Amino acid sequence: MSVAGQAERSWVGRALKRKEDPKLITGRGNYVDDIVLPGTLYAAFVRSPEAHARIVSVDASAAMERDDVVMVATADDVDGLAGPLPMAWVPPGVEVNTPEHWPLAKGAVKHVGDPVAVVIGTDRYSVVDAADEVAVEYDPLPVVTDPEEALKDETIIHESLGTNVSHRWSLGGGDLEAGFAAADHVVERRVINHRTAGGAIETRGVLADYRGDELTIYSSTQVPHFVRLFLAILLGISQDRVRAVAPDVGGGFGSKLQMYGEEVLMAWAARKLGRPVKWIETRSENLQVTHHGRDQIADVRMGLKRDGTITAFHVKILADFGAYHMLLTPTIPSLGAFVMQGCYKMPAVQTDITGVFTNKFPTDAIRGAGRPEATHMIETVLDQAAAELGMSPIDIRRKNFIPAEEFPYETPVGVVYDSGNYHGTLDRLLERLDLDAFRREQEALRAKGIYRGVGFSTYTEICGLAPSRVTGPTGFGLQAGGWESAVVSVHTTGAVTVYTGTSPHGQGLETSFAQIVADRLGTSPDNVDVIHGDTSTGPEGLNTYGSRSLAVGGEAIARAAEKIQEKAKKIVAHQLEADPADIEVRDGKFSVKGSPDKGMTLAEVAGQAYIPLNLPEGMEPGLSETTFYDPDNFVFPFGAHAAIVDVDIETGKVDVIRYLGVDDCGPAINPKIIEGQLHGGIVHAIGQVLYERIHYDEDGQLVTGTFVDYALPSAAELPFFELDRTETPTPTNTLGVKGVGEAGTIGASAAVTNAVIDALRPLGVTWLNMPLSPARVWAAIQEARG
Ligand code: MCN
Repeated sequence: MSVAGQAERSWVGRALKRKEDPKLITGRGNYVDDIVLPGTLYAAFVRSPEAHARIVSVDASAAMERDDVVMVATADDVDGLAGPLPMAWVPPGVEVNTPEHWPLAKGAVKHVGDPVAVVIGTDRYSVVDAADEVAVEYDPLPVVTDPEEALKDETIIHESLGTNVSHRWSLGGGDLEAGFAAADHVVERRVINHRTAGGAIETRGVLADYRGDELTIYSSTQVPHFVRLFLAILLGISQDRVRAVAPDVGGGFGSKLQMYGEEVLMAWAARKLGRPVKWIETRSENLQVTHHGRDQIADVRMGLKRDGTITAFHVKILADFGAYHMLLTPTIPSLGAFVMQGCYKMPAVQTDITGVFTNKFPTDAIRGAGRPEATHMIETVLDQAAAELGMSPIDIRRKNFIPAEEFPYETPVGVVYDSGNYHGTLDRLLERLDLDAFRREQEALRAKGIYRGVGFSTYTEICGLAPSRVTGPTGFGLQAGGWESAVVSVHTTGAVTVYTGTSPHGQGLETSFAQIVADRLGTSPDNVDVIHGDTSTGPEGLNTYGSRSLAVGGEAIARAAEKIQEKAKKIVAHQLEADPADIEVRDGKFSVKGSPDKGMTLAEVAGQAYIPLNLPEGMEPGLSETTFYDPDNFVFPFGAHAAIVDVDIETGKVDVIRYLGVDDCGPAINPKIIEGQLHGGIVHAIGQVLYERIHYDEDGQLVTGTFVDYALPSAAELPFFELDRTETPTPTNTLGVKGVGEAGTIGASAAVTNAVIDALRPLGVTWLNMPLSPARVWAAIQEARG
């Protein structure tokens, strides 16, 4: 594969190993906790053991008596904050009830782990002991953890709101009533998408340093630019005096797309005490007070003709937001509403969302954010319809797919799908999975007592956030644009530095972005350094989430590199007395078309640009360009997945024995990275289906608060994934690329769930909700057997 007009042997499209990895896998990374500043103080939090209680008193005298404690602060002590923690994104056109959410609880705690006080001292271990010595008296209040109970407003979590309802919001298009009236068959299911954690390998961590009227905050975050902005606002510091640095970040999966109270408090304390202050989250804290995801109950109705044609789709979601709104909480379920018709033609589709507060930690964006939930609803309910209509899961999908020739395709809710070829990915999948042969094998195995099933999921999603006119305050309601910035600088020696406003934390952007630039500048990716995650370098940025980095940030970089290429061509043409239109980038050189020997290397071009003795008339010296790129549309990757599972009907244990996926994220920049992203994404979803669950008991106690109870899958539980790709370019950007960072997670949960149901259908099990723990599967088998 090659980029149009570029060298024949292109770096784009090559499965290069990630250049950022050697340092990370040999312990040479630079994470927040690796950063050591002289005189650093350490923080620990006093967190509520109660899910809902009034704070009667806080007695910190014992802790304060310790020599190694410098400060114990409660909400009353935290002076000078301009306001509570921010909530920056609401669904369009709706008033949202937002309770005040302060970094330390004021007067009452609303969930287990709500911080009541922060203890700061000279030793990182003794502050933990000191925090234990802070005596807090609580007056317990009634607890509500069930969102349906919370809706009744019998126990009010925020008196100031007078209700537990955050908001109600609908998005629909087409005539729903007519659609259901035209249906021969209606399928109704309650689809439960349980609460999960991000589970990043590195927990959160913050180190704040305030000196010379400047704040530097090192945070394990996905969004350093947001952290800088909100800290400047909350602490009343000029934005140019705040530097936010995300050094190496060991994963986030959405959970570090946040402005956390701990970040505010560390910055506040560093200013107050005039010394650096560090807080490193424990794993238990990570499961308790780093935002969770999902937690939706959806009542789903699909109307169909006898031949399987969908006539209407109606989804009513009850979203459990936990105790507060965080940065994006109220909008997460809405993201699913924008693609609620999946890959299918649906004349009428509507999503009604009710968001409700409960005494749990808040939910917010976790990998996929709203789209895995929507896809799970569509793809499991479509399989239910197929079974009830006596159709194959393949035929019902093919019957309803939006055909490739109808793109760009405007859905009834007004979203324009950019490009797609859904039959193409499914065809490719079925080349690798012979369904007829599988059915024969399935039956033969069943005779031997082995219950094997296959499940499919064909998904599309919306990512690459994206046009500011849509994401901004009047569109999706985000108080930010959707652009991304890039600076590409060629130094005098020809070395290249790229500054990106995206903030990778495991996605391999240092490699894939370098590949894009190398092609355009006739150099190698090894010669291109990608700098990110530091607000003091490069222009403004909007960071990494919503699988936007390549489609928006990568495109910005490509455009900046193209500008440099244009300038370089002029310099070369001037030097070689040729026409700039005749200069091409080929074999690591800028050369004259037809005369490959006549040319200049990038270093030679840079030499001319920085020692400007003979530049074209009027040309500025230097070789550095900036781009701000705001896309016209989102991008809509898609794919077809299949899972094959064995279910042990004596124990209910599910084993995924084969997993196949064919995904389309446009032309590959780096196929190896794409595969890695899909591996991680699929594991994330399989984890949710089979193992992972954030579970609170009725008293609001988190009962899955360690990795012993919150079971993350490992390679030992999983087969090797069989992945393939098709490449359907998007017209949205010149690279033709779409996001892939969340695709696996969005596609996979329905495939596995459908496979388990397929395996158990002969026993009479026709429907199952996640998590498909052995206990739940076993109970379903017993129930079906009567
Ligand atoms: N890519 C490519 N060619 C394409 C499409 C993508 O080579 N046609 C490459 C990109 O160049 C990039 C990677 O795939 O190296 C992912 O790109 P993209 O889809 O743009 O996603 P982002 O970089 O914006 O990453 C965000 C996404 C999200 S939203 C979550 S959540 C997530 C994910 O990425 N969290 C992750 N992947 C993760 N991977 C790791 N290791 N850790 C996380 O926390």
